[in-house]
Amino acid sequence: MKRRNFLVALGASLVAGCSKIGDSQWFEALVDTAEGWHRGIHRTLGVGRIAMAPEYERSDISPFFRGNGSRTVDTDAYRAALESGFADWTLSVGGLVDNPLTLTLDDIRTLPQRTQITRHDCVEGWSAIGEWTGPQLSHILEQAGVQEAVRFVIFRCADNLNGADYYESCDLDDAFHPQTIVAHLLNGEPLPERNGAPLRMRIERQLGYKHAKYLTGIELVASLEDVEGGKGGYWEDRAGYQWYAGI
Ligand SMILES: Nc1nc2c(c(=O)[nH]1)N[C@H]1C(S)=C(S)[C@@H](COP(=O)(O)O)O[C@H]1N2
Ligand SMILES: [Mo]
Repeated sequence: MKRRNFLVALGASLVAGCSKIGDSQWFEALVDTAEGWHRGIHRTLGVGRIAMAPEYERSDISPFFRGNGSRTVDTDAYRAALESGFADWTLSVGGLVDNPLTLTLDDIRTLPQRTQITRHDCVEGWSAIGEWTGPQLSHILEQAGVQEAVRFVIFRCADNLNGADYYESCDLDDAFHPQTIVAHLLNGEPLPERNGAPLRMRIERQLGYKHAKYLTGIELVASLEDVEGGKGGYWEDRAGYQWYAGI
């Protein structure tokens, strides 16, 4: 059976209520690898990736949103950028696109904005609720013109952890999800240094490590194989974290 047909058949049997397969490790192993992830599979399984992450009230906002992982970027260039209010910071959008873009913070602020109050869950066992504002990634991708072959979006970061640049990725379902934004405000203020100033991703259906901070570039690719360690993210490459880190 072709893989696609196999997945559809598998999905149908799961939807029919076969929880034994759902519990089995081989199945989890299949869906947890990026290349094993088929854009249709979660739709088929009814896991609801189109659904929205919960949004909260202003009164739910955590008084302090801690910083985790890199809390700054340890370079002279970043120090200088911070001192200049990130006047020269740019976000590049490239790879398999028709119109590569170089966006300034003013460009980012000029796009239509989305504000959302969401809960951030870190695998290390803490959560925080914050209000994030920024353009939807979908608007930026539409401007860039996503080519037919694209399956994944790579997020490049300015920070280097133990000799490797932090990076992350998602598929097109998450990239075009309405709550996927390039955030430049936290609780109505420019992002604090510890939370990824001046730009960070919010990919609200997934765990904390997917939300790339200190964002410098967005790259559209057909495969994750040739990107860094090939598993789609800094922690995925190193610690075996799941590529699809659904909440
Ligand atoms: N560039 C970069 N992005 C990152 C990290 C990092 O170390 N570097 N840590 C990740 C992890 S594990 C978490 S939980 C969140 C933390 O976001 P916060 O610092 O705003 O709490 O950022 C994620 N994005
Ligand atoms: Mo995390």
